Amino acid sequence: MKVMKNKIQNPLLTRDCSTYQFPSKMPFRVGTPFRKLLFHNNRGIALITVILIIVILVAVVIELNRSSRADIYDAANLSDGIKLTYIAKSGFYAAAALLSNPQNGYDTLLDGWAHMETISLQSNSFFPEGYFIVRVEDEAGKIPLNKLTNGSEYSQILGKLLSQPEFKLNERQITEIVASIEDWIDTDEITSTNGAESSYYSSLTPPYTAKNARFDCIEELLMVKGITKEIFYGTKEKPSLAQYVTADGNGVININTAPKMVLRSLSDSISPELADKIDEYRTKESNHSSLADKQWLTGMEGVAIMPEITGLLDVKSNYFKIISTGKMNNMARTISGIVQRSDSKSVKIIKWRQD
Ligand SMILES: [Ca+2]
Repeated sequence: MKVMKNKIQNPLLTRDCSTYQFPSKMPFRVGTPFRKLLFHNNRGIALITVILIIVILVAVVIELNRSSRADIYDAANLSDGIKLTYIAKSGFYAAAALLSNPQNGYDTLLDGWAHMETISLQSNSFFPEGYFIVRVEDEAGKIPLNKLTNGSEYSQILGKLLSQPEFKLNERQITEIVASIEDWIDTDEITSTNGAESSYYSSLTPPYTAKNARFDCIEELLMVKGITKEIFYGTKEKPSLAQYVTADGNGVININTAPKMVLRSLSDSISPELADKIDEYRTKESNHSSLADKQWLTGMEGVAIMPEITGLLDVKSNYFKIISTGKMNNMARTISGIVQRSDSKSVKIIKWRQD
């Protein structure tokens, strides 16, 4: 069979990912200047947290002023839209600044970035009008779509996730979704059992081809056979698949931050009740130091994880999603993006978009 070119060829395929900016075109940089402003060992200490918030927001205002000066000169009166954008960017900045200052070599839900509601609550006092709500998700806590290959552990994990009763999917639907994702990524045009390649997608209206390359964003899942909007976005009764999968990351799954539903997908031994217990353990301050080693989970009573799966688990993260919404006068603007934190602790924006 002819191997498809390793790029998106149909305009329809670019529909969702095209809303992202992939190069670091954000008109600001995050890294050393912020890091230098931050204190160390501030986790859990209320006073220092408050100081930290103030320092971050002062830095944000300075940066905002610098980057928005051109706009101010261009227009004496900034539109609400521009103000909203900068408020949202400030929230994005604050989160990125916190991420650039990890306290240690592992990432947990006890870290500052996981508690951005404190900064969000304070944000209205730093703008003449408006405020932001910002939150951070650890991409390493999610299932990495680009690692799915036929028979892989990642495919097993995704299959287990979709088998959770909350999704209300039957066996046929689950195998169709997993196989179609594998076909979507692999470079060949050989349709696997229950999967789909260009021969299937070209029969749709409008027709398109299989991508045959890695996912650039998770929204591409909407192009894959078997994945409906209901499955991707969720409903009142069903969870959203989007919150448990990522197109980024290096393939590790951080057990300190993975959503409970992902924990349940690692092994049949992890029931909803056990997942609750695991979550209780990892969010207890006194257990923090034990989270530096993944054995805290594999050694827990009742937890039995296959060695192949254990090998994928980690306690560190390098990719995070930041979602910051600026709000003012009943209007809102959201900026979201994926940032990569390097070992040198600098944070780089690898894609972002404004909704
Ligand atoms: Ca393929």
